[in-house]
Amino acid sequence: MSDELLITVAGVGAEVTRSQQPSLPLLPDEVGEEYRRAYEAGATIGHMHGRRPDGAPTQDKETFGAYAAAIRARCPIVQQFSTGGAVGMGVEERIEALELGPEMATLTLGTCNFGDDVFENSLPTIRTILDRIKKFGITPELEIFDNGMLATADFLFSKGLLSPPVHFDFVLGVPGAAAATVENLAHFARSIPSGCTWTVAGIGRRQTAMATMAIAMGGHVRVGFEDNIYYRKGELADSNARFVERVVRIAREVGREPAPIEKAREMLRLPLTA
Ligand code: KMH
Ligand code: ZN
Repeated sequence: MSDELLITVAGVGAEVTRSQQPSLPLLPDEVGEEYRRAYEAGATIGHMHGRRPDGAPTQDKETFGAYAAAIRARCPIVQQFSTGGAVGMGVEERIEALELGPEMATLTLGTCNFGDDVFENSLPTIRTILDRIKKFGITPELEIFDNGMLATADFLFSKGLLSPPVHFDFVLGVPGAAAATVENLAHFARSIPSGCTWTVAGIGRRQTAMATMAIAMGGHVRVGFEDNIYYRKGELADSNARFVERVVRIAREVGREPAPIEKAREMLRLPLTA
């Protein structure tokens, strides 16, 4: 276990709206500022979704290019493009921005219910996304929303389509997928090959509890408006950085420091910068 903690900021998402969360960043400069603040608070991975100025989700490369430039101009956070996009998007739409060559991209390993919707990730969809990730030399983060997705990870490893060690993200608490419980987190964490690293993204009110468990277990943490908009019950968070600051405080209490950016890159097996 590495004592250093990887913190991912998922600050935009595809589903949350500005009427639900007035501080949600939408324009490139807003996203750039939000990710700079999160980076300065201790986040080292920036998970990115695209939005049009009116808030509609988009995965188009113009939006991702503008976000990437706005973030890069302000901080060296590792940029991780979503390939999940929003529910209902077609696979080509979801992966069009990968040609911009982000350092990381997500890869969800199965279909699950997502509230009233279905988040579609059949094996053909997974293969299409993985091929595109490989084509552009991008490092994947494997997103696990439910137990069966761990079996798909094993299948991809057994076929040599992916090779451990890789980085996982356990997304726990999506309505219709695995619940945000200590039992599920422990089961997921012990089900992946040794040497792999993992993060937990606790959805909604379970975000801080799941983060605290992951910190104690030697895992890593994702926070942000994509997963949770409240700082505490009844109180909206006024920025994504606020969540990162809280995670850093909890981590320090148990002897873990946020990873400096070059250490984070090493832990994620990314090429080091010059
Ligand atoms: N918006 C969710 C349906 C990802 O970024 O890779 C899917 C999602 C996963 O957010
Ligand atoms: Zn996402």
